Amino acid sequence: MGAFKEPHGGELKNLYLQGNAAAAEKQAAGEYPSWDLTERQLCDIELILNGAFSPLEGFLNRDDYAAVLDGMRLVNGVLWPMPITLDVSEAFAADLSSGDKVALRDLEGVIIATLEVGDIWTPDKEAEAKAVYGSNDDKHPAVHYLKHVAHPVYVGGKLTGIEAPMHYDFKHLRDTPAELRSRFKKLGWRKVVAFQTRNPMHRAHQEITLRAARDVEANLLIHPVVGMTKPGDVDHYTRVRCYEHLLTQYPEQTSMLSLLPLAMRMGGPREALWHAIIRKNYGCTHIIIGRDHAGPGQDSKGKDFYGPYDAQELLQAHADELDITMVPFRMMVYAENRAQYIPIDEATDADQTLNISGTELRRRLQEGLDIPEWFSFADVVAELRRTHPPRDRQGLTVFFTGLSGSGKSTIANALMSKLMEIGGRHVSLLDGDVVRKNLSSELGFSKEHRDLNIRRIGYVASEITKNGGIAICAPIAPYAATRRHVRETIAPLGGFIEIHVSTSLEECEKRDRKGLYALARAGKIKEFTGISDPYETPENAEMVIDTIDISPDLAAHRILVKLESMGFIR
Ligand code: PPS
Repeated sequence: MGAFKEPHGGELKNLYLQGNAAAAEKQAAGEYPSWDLTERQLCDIELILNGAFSPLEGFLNRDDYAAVLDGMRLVNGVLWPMPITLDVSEAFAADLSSGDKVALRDLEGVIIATLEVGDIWTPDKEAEAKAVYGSNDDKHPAVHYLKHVAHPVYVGGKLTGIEAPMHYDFKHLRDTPAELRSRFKKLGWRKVVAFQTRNPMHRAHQEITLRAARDVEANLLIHPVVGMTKPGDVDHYTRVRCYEHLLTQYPEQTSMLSLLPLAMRMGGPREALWHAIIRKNYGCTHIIIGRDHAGPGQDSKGKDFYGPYDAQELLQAHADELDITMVPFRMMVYAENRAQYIPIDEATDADQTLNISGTELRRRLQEGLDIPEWFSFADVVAELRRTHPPRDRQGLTVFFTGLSGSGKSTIANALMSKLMEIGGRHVSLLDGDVVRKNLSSELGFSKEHRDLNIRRIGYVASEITKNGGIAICAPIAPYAATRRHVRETIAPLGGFIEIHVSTSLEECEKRDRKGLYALARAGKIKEFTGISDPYETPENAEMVIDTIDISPDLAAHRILVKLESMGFIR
């Protein structure tokens, strides 16, 4: 293997069967009960099977799980901080017994591995959250995932690998631990320092990695996570293109980029320990641990989940048995007077230090403002600008909500004409009546059907927004929770503004343009919004328009002014 570092637990696992044996297992697995792996489980299984999670040979059984929660160890005493579990539905677990075999499939139905079922149990998720993440607060992404996304039952057991999960992107940058170890060996790299990241890298990161490599006289492995990171992070396609640009800034032949399909938990200190173990398995001798490593930010009371250097302390406490050396780093700031980066604790009163936060960077990208050379490399910034154009070139959804006859459709039509007059982006109108003819023709007006209708509108609008167009939606959308769902789906993809057309029921009924209110009062139309069905008034709409006060033309004009002030049109 050529390892200059023993893998964790002594042996680098490779759980894949080869050739005929794999084909036979695949054939047999066709008869087994089958579980479709979630995105998180797919990440985990890839790293169990290829040995990145050595010494694990499967999903944790109950004793190991309890020992990991209690003392960050497997039952055999090996240090292991993160519970790697297979969560399944109650219905699926109900038909399983210890000793059964299960086929585990990817999203397309390809059988990745078989599992020999060990323990089946219902975990206490609150206790797990507290033990692993030190918190029960839903603002912690892993706590939220555990309590609201993960299935209720765990199934432990050994895995037999049949086929590695397929990746179609950046194939030349994906390595198993064995492959990376042999690349290091071939290049004669005896010491390698790993840099873990889930963000685009700028000059401060380059400075840290260069210094770390120089300090410990090692080569550098940039080892970014491309599995699952914190919701809202820059997508990995963009990041990898940024890393490829950055790589050209290091002295030749000193540094390498390889992608890690890990599902992060944002678990702070425990996660840092886990990251170190994984990098040891990939053959690294050192790992850089900076400020607030794998930190999830602040809890619902505005308090940091972890101290900025808790992760460094935990790794220090386990330095001997970890057998991969931590290179700790303080935050780097740019000292303008020295025209160089320095660790924040080396800055004196005489230094004029500069920094641009992640939030400030996003603002500058959104508004198309300057991002200085001292902060980042020009090609990295250009790459980020390609994916994050300023608001006036992003997609946008304008979502109207209000009673039947409130004037939504008329204003929406007026707005559409005005936006098309300005030009530059394609505009689609998803009007309530039109959607019900084309997209939701089988639906009625029960709560369930209305929700489905709005979700469909939201889905179409999200695709339009993602692809840079403008979607104007004009349904009644009477339920707050469904409107929130639509907002949460679309907001990460571009602009989202909600407009409450608040024309009163009294006025809508007086106008009764379609004659529906009269029919509803007479009981001839059931479940009619405002008469015999609820309308939940929006509380956080970006605009409220009452058509008693203004004409549709003026309303559309006001919306344009609002869009302009928010930067969505120029
Ligand atoms: S919802 O609740 O958002 O799914 O409704 P939406 O798709 O916007 O459809 C509303 C239009 O359908 C007509 N209509 C009714 N509205 C409310 N309640 C009942 N029971 C009902 N039956 C038919 C009505 O014409 C609505 O059109 P607008 O354009 O809103 O006046």
